[in-house]
Amino acid sequence: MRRLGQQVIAAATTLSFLFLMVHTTLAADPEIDRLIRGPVGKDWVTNGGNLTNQRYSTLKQIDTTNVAQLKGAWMTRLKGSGAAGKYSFEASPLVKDGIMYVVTGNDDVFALNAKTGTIIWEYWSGIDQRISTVCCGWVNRGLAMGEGLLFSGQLDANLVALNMKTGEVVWKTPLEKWENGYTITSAPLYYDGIVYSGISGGEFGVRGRLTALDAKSGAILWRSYTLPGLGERGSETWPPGTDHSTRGGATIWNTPALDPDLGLVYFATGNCGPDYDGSMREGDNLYCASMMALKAKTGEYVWHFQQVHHDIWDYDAASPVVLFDTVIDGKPRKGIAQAGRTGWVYILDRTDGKPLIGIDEKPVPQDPRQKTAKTQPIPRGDAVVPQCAELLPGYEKAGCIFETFWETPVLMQPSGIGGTNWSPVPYSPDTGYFYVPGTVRTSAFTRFGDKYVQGLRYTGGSQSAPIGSPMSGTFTAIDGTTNKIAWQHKTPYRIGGGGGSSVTAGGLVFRGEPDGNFLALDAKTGKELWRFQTGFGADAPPVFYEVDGEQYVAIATGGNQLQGSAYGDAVWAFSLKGQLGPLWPPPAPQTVAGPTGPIAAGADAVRIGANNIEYSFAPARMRIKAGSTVTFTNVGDLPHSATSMDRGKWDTGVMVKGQSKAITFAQPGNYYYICLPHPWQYGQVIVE
Ligand SMILES: [Cu+2]
Repeated sequence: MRRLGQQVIAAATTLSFLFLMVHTTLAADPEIDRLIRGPVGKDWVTNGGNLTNQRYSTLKQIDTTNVAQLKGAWMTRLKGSGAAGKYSFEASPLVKDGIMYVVTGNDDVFALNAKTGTIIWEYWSGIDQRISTVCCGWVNRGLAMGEGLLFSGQLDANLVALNMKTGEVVWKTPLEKWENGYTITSAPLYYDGIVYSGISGGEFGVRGRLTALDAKSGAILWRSYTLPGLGERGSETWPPGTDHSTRGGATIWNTPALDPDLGLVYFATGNCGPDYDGSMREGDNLYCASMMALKAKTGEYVWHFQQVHHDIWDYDAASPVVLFDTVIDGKPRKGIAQAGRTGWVYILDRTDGKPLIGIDEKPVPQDPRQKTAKTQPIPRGDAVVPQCAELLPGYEKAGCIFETFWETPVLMQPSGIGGTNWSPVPYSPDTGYFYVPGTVRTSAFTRFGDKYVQGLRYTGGSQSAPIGSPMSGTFTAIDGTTNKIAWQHKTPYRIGGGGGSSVTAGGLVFRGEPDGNFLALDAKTGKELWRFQTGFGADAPPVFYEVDGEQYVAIATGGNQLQGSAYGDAVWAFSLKGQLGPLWPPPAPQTVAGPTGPIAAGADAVRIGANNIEYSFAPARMRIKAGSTVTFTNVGDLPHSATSMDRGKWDTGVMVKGQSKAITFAQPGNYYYICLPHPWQYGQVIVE
């Protein structure tokens, strides 16, 4: 990380040098640079609103006094793009000069008239539907724009630039190959001629990195790895003489933030790999589950803060980092915050990465087999979700956030599927609050060995919510000066998994719910002021814009498979002059983990991924006679398995599309099973 020269190919160094010379005098796109350096006004030109990722708009035509009158101005269906069970719709639309740009879970991009919703052009990505290295739903978390181009990171690991006027491809640069485990799910960031992109693949034994490209040509300027090479800074936190760090994960799930005055680009990193097996990677394992700052021009390391040492719980820092300015003890401070799956908000000084409010290293449970870290950093203040699990029938042990586990399942919260996951966290300079969505659910963790094979899952264990365990959420205002709860709502559904919210100078927080409702809350008190049924899972983070003097609020409603909400392909825009009323509600998400649906009697086959519901068993529940054989066939697009909840009992193994495996159930009993790659996918065989 320290020596840029090692990471940059010679040609690119020369190129970027020339490029920097030019850019010190003349910005490539002064208008976009100005817009994303300043407060968000009538346009919303980058995923997080501006370079801070605050998702705070200065528009205030819609405010606490009139929001109750808000109605739909228009609703547009995106021609079925991304409308199937394997997709999530997590992108914020971008808006500039009355035109909206939105990307779906299939990486298809649409330009719409932001006043009427009429489609102006379409870009169909044509991405390979056989991509097998997507861990957590087919998703694109948003676009960036600059120099007349739109930038989109695709699941096939290509970064694409489209002409903003026509949707035509101007350049396409592969950052990696999906066959090797790499995908792109994050929104890129454009600033000062450079496009920054993260990369995903933390469940597939990959090496995380931030890649910087020349916006005009698509040439790669530099790559800054989040895992050290041999002898590099941080390599001492991996076992000496091994190459575990080269496949240790630390991917970048989300849009970076950038401070132009400090010249730093910031992001957070994902879990260590293999996720649940720390036995062979003794040490803190930098820079997994960390916040990082690099020099924005060169990618050179500046500072890091690791949230979870030697992560064995899948505690990714998946939500985007947020930059904010505040006053603490009478002194103005430059802050950076990130909400983790741990349930805490980590608040640091963005000049040096030191805690702003206080984060204390405290002793945690130990298991020498997992080579657990002696201490973990515990932020002062409040967690937004419960951090201990209750014991459930059928389990021997339940523990808290950093409990250890080996081969016997151990229950824990928040777990790697709880807390704040990919959802962004808005910040309002008016209230000084962060608005933090969280998921409340229990996971049963087990470790088993995994051999590294390039391009295949490499997790070393599993976590899944126990059958019958409750799943819900929280929405919390956290005071940025104390890291304490100002107000908190319990929500009926999971909302930290990619659902979103944004905040305005009109004193309003807007957020969607997985049951299709779109809400406006008083940002200061949390009081609900407006609610509208959109008809589809309303999970994506909303945005604000203005056309012809009228303020709009827009949200993509396309569901989120991790939150269990109904899929769709709609974009809604609301305004005070809107005329459209609510739609019929979609099916509500599950609030209890486990298989659902009627019990099929006499069936002898289970189809996985059937009926356009990728993460499903059909039938999910069945009753058979002892001695019967059930044939499991994968008819979906992605690799799936049927694996006994007690993994030792039976397992089809991971099957690609078209593969089958027959399992004979000799003994009467109640057999629950999951899909190992997608442990929220449940089935049940009742044997009589
Ligand atoms: Cu599956």
